[in-house]
Amino acid sequence: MGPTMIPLLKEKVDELILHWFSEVETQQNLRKELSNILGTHDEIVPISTPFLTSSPHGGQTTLISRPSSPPIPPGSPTTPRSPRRRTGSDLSRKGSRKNPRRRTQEEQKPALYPGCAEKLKPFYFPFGEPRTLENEGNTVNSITTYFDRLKNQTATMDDFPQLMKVCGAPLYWKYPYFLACGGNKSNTITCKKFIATWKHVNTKYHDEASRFFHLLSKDSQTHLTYDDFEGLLQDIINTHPGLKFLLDAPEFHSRYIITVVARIFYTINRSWNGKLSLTELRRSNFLTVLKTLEEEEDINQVVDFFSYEHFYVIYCKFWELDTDHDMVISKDDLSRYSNGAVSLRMIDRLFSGCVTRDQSLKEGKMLYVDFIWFILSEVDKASPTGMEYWFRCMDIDGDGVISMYELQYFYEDQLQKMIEIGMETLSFQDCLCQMLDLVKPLHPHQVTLRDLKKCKLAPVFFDTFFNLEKWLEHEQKDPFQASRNENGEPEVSAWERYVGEEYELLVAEEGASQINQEIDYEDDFDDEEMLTYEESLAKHSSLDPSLSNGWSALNAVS
Ligand SMILES: [Ca+2]
Ligand SMILES: [Ca+2]
Repeated sequence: MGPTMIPLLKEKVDELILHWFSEVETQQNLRKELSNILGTHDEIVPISTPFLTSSPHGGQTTLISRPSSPPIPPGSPTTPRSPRRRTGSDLSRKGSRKNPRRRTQEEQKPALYPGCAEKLKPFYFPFGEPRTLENEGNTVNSITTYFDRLKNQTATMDDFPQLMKVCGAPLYWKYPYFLACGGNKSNTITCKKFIATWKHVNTKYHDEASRFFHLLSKDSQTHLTYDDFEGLLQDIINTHPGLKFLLDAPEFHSRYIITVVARIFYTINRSWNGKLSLTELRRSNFLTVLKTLEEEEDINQVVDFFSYEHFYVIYCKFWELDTDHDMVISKDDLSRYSNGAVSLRMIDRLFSGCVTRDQSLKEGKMLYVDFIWFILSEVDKASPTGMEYWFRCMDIDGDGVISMYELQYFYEDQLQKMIEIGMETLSFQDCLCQMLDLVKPLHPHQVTLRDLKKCKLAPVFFDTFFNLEKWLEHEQKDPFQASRNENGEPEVSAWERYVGEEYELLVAEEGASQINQEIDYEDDFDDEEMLTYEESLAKHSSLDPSLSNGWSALNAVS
């Protein structure tokens, strides 16, 4: 997926440029070149720029002096047609046409900011601004004292909650810490190892995001992937009071984990590449949410990522469509989603793989994780990822704009549906006028993602072209009158509203079927000792509403 590379590349270039500017040597060179231009030389000399380049080995950046042209592989002949060189000569020509009077004025000015390079503080800190470790001695003492009390002076995973307290780290960093101390190789961690890990993490990385990132990425990667979160999530299942009931249903662990991790990536992996960067983590609310798990015992209150109710609704919606329960849904299955609300042309488009890297989708198989992306986007078309998701779908030729022919292609399906259900149709031209009026695109005849983000009515736009049911709902109400706060944002996100309503419905359905099951159950079993493991679990589940809700699906899995 070519376009996904663009934002990453830009970030990298920005990062390198900032780094380069912050170097004292750069400042000195630039100033020297600047005074050459402003000062004594008649001819304007192109700036010879020391460029920052990555060494092929350790990835460390080094300064080398070279002409301002794109990096050339070693051994390649240098090309005189390099675009940058042309820019350089343009600069010279431009310079030679400079107004001579203005030049004289500039010459009279004193040199710019003498000594500024020395005074300028470095300001680029990819791992946070370095600072001395506060209370290092006290923390080391506290850690040592804690270990002294332990059997054999070694800690197991059970001791890590307390160790996190001692070293001032958030509670749910315990598993990443345990792993970073070598917990995958040994179940016991020595005091020396723990202190060494703690010191390494705290002296090398200076803010919370970079510490967490490097703990989770095991100190060796430039990004986090789905797998990196698995252990963290399993530890949350094992120890969070709000997920106690889930311990008895191990079959659901991986599904809860997949759901939460997919939601994390959906929301914060803004580059869509499945590789979460430190910058993306830093910009997100993930670490704050992870911290709230520490105080909030009701997991359902943590609506970002972790809510069990949210997982439950997503999973049940998938389960309803996946009639043969092989954890894969087909095009036909997906076309039944929400009583066939999404148009067939859009379903076709989704299965062309336009919003996923997963090859299986092109083979007509939608996996659970792809469905999570689908339902999150379908329900909340105003979220940043939701908007991008549908934009990519509607931009059939992938040129970065939605053109009239693309709108017409999707609208034809809607027209057909209107005729089928016998409702009054609206011509494409009329619909187009309405939509252009709503979105007010910068350039007529094409809609960009920026236009949609700006107009704040992306859901109305998208639903008009591929979700007739929701479009009719929008028609019933004034799109500008939705309950919004001062910033024009909805009070509760469409997603939260949807999950709340659906959860109530599913619980009611489940309650009804449970009563029927209990009647059957009383007929079949008189003696409790005859219960199988699954049945006793089902019985136990009636004590816990959350588990009982997931139970029918679990039965079908096993
Ligand atoms: Ca299936
Ligand atoms: Ca297009």
